[in-house]
Amino acid sequence: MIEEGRVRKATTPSLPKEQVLAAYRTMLVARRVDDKEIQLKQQNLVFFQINGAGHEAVQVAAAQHLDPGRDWFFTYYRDRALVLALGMTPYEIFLGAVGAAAGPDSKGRQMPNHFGQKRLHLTPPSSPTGTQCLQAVGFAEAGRYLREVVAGAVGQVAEDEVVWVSLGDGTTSEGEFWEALNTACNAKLPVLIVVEDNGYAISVPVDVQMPGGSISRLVKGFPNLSVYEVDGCDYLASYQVLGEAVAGIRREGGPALVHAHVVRPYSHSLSDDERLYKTAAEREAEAQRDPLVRTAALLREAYGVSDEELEALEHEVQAEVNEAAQRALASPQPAPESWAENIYAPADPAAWGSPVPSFADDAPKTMVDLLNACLRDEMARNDRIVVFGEDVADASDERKLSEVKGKGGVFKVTHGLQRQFGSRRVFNSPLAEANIVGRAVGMALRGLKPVVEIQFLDYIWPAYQQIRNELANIRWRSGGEWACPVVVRVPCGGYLKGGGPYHSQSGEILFTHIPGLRVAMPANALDANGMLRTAIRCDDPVIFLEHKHLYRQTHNKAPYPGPDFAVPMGKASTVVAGDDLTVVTYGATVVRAVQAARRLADETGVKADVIDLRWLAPYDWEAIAESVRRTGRALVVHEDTRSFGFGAEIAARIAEELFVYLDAPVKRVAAKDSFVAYAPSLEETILPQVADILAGMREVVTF
Ligand SMILES: Cc1ncc(C[n+]2csc(CCOP(=O)(O)OP(=O)(O)O)c2C)c(N)n1
Ligand SMILES: [Mg+2]
Repeated sequence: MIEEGRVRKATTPSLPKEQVLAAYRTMLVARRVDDKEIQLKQQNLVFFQINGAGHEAVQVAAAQHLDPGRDWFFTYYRDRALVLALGMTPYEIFLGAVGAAAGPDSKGRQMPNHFGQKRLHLTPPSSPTGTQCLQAVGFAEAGRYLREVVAGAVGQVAEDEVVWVSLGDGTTSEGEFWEALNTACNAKLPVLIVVEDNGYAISVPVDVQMPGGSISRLVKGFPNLSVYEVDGCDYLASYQVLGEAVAGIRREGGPALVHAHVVRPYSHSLSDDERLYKTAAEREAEAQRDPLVRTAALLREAYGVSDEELEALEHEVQAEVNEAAQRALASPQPAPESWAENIYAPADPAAWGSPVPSFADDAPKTMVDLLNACLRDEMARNDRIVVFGEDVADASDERKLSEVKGKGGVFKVTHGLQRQFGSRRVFNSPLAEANIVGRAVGMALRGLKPVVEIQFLDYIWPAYQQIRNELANIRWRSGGEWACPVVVRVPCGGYLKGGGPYHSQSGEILFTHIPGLRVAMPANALDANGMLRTAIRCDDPVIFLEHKHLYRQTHNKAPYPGPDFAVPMGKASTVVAGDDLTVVTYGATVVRAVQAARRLADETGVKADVIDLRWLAPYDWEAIAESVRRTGRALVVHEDTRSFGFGAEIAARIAEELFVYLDAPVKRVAAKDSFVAYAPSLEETILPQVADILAGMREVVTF
């Protein structure tokens, strides 16, 4: 696996005995914490166990070059020795393992080995392999931005900081790893990527992961990337190579990748048995390379440390580990009712702005105009806002701006922002959706306010991992230690005559189903302006759905409402008032429901209450309930497919909580359970039209 000649050996004179002994002690603590956890798991006192065995030497060596006061760390689950070397205590690690309320990383929410701790600059890790890579890149970008652009942040970011991100060999197969490498190199970011290559991803050997089986060989051609390969079980060699890599980043500012060959002498986790796929000979060879064995031998042979001294150290460490575990076991579990804490930030209406518009003139503006106006106002007010995505800049090469009008987004929502605020604040991303959201997560962790664009909802899916598993739950799973208030603007929806299956998707329920996200969908220009402002000033992540068909309609235009107009979070709006029937809707079906309600009133005198929800999660249940109590009849209308849709939730809740008020079953009008077709005749049939809504209304009122 390790090719002779390429892998660096230590060439410096040996290090002082005290330093090697201290490194060995940390490695030993890490291993004994693993052993203790394994014992506790077998006793059912911890509930999951994954080890860092075999990875200790390179981690401890790295930590000796890094500083938790100025550098930052995006770790992964095997980094036990690293975090111990940085200052986490065995007690704190055991608190995580037992799921104690006092656990520093997640307060009982995450499995063990998700080593987050603000005090030590350990950012909050998750479990999907590879998501940390783009976050580290965004975090490093944010550091540079804070240092160079944000006046109030001067002095908060070290000039020569390093952002560590580690991962396993198997994880290099994830697209996000390559997307991260792309931007780290392109933007020359101070990211130290450490691939801890133990030859396996659970049972899958590294040569299945990549052609040639060597990540360092594969990335050699990346511009601006310094690449190192080292035997990560050799403490001295690791110390030397990590020293060079860190010094290089501090000096040059650019990224480095260290490919460290390590071993995994234990199985992947306690849920795995490596004897099922590793031969006895292979396991024996790994045991020979065990960094603990080798560092102990080094201490004995090169530093004259006696067996008795090593044995005394072993006893001391074991006692320390046992004592820490006992203390953690006695620490209280989280109170059951704490489950709901930190799913959302406390709502702060005072921060959002004024719910009353202040019109300067009465010139009607489109939704695109007023979204753009909101972005301009907010960017002028807050220099932590950055805007990026595909095609959002006016021109990536800003020297062209004197000659061209500028692109500013395929729908022009961001037009002119780069020209006004500069390329540091408004820029194009690569054509990679996970890259956009993953970097935004990293930036938001550092206190920036990214307002990013996903060009079409139809293409948001590569970013879904970052949205579902990162953006939405960082506050909750870090016990409120971290927040991730990104706004993701997403053009969506059909009724385009020709949008077809890949430019017409709705899909709001794939976001409303996720706790921790706020989901917005304005139906007119004024709301779009005031809701985007609230979204930007809110401390939670927001999925901001912009219906493409509503972008430039004349029926929903409004004058510019001033720079402080904000629609209160979670508040619906009644767009037609009536006492005979409640219609709950949002987005592009609002205008259709209004037309249907007018026809119903004209033709039959029946008056509908049409509620535009505006905010889809959390949504305004009070507005719905008040209306249904009054009308006794309810219809839910939406553009997305009917089955398992948003209407199913609303209808179920009305049935559950308002049954005694109902005079008719709750009805839904929605798209057919199909994809949206290109041919206009098909699209018209698939999506709900005014006539469908009118028929639904009639059915409910005549029941
Ligand atoms: C996206 C994702 N897919 C699958 C898993 C399940 N899983 C957890 S660890 C792991 C193997 C990772 O291997 P590697 O990157 O080599 O790291 P190692 O465990 O060997 O240190 C897998 C498949 C996961 N956590 N995330
Ligand atoms: Mg591996």
